[in-house]
Amino acid sequence: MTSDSSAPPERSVTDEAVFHHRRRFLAALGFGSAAALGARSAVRAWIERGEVARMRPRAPLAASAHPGYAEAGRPRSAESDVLRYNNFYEFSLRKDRVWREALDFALDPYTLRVDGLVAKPGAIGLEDVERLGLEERVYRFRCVEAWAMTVPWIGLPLARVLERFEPSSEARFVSFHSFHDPSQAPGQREATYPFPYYEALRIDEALHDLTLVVSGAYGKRLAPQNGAPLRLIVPWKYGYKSAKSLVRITLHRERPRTFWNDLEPDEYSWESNVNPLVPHPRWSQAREVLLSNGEQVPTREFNGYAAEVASLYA
Ligand SMILES: Nc1nc2c(c(=O)[nH]1)N[C@H]1C(S)=C(S)[C@@H](COP(=O)(O)O)O[C@H]1N2
Ligand SMILES: [Mo]
Repeated sequence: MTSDSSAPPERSVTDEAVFHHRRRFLAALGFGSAAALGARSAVRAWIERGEVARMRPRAPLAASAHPGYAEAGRPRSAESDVLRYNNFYEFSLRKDRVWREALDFALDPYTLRVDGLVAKPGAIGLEDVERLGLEERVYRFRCVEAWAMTVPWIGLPLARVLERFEPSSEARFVSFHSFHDPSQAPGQREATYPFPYYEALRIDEALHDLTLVVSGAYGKRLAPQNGAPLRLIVPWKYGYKSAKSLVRITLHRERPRTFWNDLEPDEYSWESNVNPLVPHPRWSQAREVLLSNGEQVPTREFNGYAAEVASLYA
């Protein structure tokens, strides 16, 4: 495998792997097969193999509820579901196995590096990020695979972290780099994907108040499988934009490349705003399945955050 995120991916291997695993998942959801189990029972069957009791305890994390995002207009997902149903390919391509493979994952000592077009490049520790002031915000979260969850994240706007490093007025994009440690991550010991995972936003998207760096959920520190110690959350974009276990953020003049757009440009756009009217080439995006109760609901433009973000794309 390559450890250089700027190297081109190995297309044939990757295409095949991506095709097979996403297909298997959609079949399990009940899409594309008339005789399939209902979406609800399929999702439940998938997640109920987990055993939350085996996970390591997580420290409590206090945060004041942000009044604008105290609820998200649909039921919160059960914590046990969010802990046992994950996309984190560094650990496993199987959603019900990620938590097992990541049980003892830790980045210790941990710092987040911030560099590129900033006046004061440097690093910041987890507690220093949290001391900037944590908020709890309940956001809807929409995976490109047409399932959705609703999670009380604990974090703060990315803008408040970046301002400490004094972004240059020349910065137009921001890239996000996940950890690289093959000794802890089985998926990084294989050549299938070009890890470390890398994502990016325009600077106005990155500095938008909705865009969070998150170190907790459900009143506790993040579980490894959800992207500990620190992840990104961009609630109006498909889930893969919300990179996990970040170690570095870089500000750029030119548009950086992104992991899924490099792998499958026809399937995963660089921008990736949630849009019910633009189908994935292999499935519709018009509806989504709620993770916790299996209900199918219409997908909303910008995942329901149009009032906040539509002006960015005018
Ligand atoms: N580093 C990294 N970040 C990632 C991913 C990944 O595989 N690796 N998967 C993405 C996808 S496709 C989704 S849907 C969400 C899933 O987050 P969750 O498992 O906490 O629900 O993480 C995103 N961030
Ligand atoms: Mo996703």
